[in-house]
Amino acid sequence: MNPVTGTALIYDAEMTNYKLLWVDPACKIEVPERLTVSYEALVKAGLADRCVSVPVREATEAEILLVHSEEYLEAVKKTPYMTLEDLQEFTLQYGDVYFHPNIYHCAKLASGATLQLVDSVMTGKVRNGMALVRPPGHHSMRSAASGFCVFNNVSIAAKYAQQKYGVKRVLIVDWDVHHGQGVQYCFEDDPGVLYFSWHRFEHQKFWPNLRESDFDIVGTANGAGFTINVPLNKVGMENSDYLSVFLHLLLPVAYEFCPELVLVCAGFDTAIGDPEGEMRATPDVFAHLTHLLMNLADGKVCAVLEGGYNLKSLPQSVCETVQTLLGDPLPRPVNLEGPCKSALESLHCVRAAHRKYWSCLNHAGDLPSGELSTKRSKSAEDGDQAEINEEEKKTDDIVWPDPPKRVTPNVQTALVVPDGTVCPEGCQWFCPSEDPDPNLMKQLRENSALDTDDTDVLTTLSSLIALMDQMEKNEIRSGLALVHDVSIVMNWVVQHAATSSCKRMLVVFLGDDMVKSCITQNGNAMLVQISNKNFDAETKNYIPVCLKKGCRDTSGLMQAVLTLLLPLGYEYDPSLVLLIRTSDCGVLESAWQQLTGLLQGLAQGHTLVVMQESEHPSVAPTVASLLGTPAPALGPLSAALSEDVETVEKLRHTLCHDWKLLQTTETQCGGDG
Ligand code: Q9C
Ligand code: ZN
Repeated sequence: MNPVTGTALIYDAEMTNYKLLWVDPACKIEVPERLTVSYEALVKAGLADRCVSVPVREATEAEILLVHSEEYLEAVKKTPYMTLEDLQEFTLQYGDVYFHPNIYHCAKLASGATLQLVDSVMTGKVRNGMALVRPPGHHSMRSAASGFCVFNNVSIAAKYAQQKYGVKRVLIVDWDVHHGQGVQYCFEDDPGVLYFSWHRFEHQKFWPNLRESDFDIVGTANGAGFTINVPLNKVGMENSDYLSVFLHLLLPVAYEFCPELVLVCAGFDTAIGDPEGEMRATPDVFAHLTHLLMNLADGKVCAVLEGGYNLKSLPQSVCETVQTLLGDPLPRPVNLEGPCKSALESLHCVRAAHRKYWSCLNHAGDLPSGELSTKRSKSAEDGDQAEINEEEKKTDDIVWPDPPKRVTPNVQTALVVPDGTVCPEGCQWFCPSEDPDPNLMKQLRENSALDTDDTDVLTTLSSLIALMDQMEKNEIRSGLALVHDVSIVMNWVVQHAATSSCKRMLVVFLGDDMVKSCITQNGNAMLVQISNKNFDAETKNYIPVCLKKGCRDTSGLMQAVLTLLLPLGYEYDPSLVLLIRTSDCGVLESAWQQLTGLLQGLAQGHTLVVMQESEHPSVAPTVASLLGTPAPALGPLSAALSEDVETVEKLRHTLCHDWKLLQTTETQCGGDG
């Protein structure tokens, strides 16, 4: 069966046909232009054309009643017939929301658009998609509108997916800067829906000022552990802060949970320039957040617009999200200098609060002595507050560079494989654009480690080196080679990197061979080896990870990949990833595909995979992952071996002095602040 492809885009200009009709400073930022600028940016970037356009529809009453009460629906139903005065009065019973004669119609369309997206993804019409909707949904509750939201689009969609498609595990990722309390209330006792939200909190001083937004609120009854709140107690959070939370909290839990569907409350008020969020993440971070979710649930990711009020960073962020759903190469991660103290404090608290529910967090540290986040360092906060309140904060004039263009190379995946190997769809044989450099051939021939008579080896090596050069020039995205001896090739390729155009190479090696000798001290390569041998970490750029069963235990491997390899990789920011495995490394094919897929977030997807000749059955699945086909789900993960957890934790602890993205607490690296 062919894998499902395609990205749905769901939008209808009708949802711009309502607006605030009176003066209300709290609501003036929620304007129709939010939707038009987002859609126009997608059209202008050529992204809308590449999506499957799916029409909106109105959600039915029965669908709205999956989440909302009849009384509430009946009340909202009357709003199209109200006078301006009545509308204003009706609005008053709720917080930070406004009504308009056409908002009921738009709210039905917003929910219906979300259901159309879920239908498109669940029936396999498309792989993933985004719905651009107004009004947003995540604040609205069973019997109340709130925070610009009328019907809870994503909650309705989750209930619908449970009911219509029998989906047993839904992950809702709420990356909007506000707490989606409506979603939390809807599923707080349901272990079938894992709700994750980070939100500006400022020790409960920020809207909606709820006690239940704090980290120690984890869900009730059978749903305990399935609500994850990450309170952000400072403004100005950056890319590192968000990415750390994904790598050290959301993703390990998500892989353990193993969702069948991922719904994203995709609010972009978390981005720089937003007047509500006052955070500082650049729009390209959403490409990475999106990408990191795309190997879950067989790729079934539905992003639904929530907030986002800066009319420049909003469309940019929407474009980054959609372009990633379409499978374009990721932008290089930027500004990853490590999370701030406040983000680390939150991360630590959430991990501690959830350690009893998720085995991947079992080893997390204790809660900091006694106090809750709401009560911590209040006096300092009060000082900050006074300063901020002096004049109205301006976020309009914050500037940031335009996100880099994401250029897809003409060649997606090039193969260097022995004659007779089947070339899977979507890739092609590598033919070097130039003849091998005679100097290089001479150099290769003179190397004592090689059997000089073996022309095949020399040809393969020179091909690989030419391939790497073309990847570096962005003419080719990725490559795969089957070779006679992966260790020889690795040595050579890394040595070549030291003298070539390659700026920084991340080498990921799965296998027990002794390979560290090939890593030079000059710092343009970093080698992470995962094996069951206890090698010494002799140089700073060689990181041996010794797991009890090598790569055989998928839980241990995933823990190492998510919490060690990826943070290192993101901070190192390689220009090329060399991914190598020996035939006896024992990795499960599905785990290997996850690894291959996740690594595509680095080096703009420039990955060169090298495997042993005998591994030709793995060529097709590996190429699929390189091409962006979602890796198969690993199934709900069991606990990793405690020895392995200890190994990974120890490494994180030792290495976090040099690599700040490895931190998960303020004090981990000596607490120097
Ligand atoms: N400055 C969404 O992003 N106003 N709703 C808070 C504090 C309410 C935001 C006022 C913001 C609601 C979907
Ligand atoms: Zn928001």
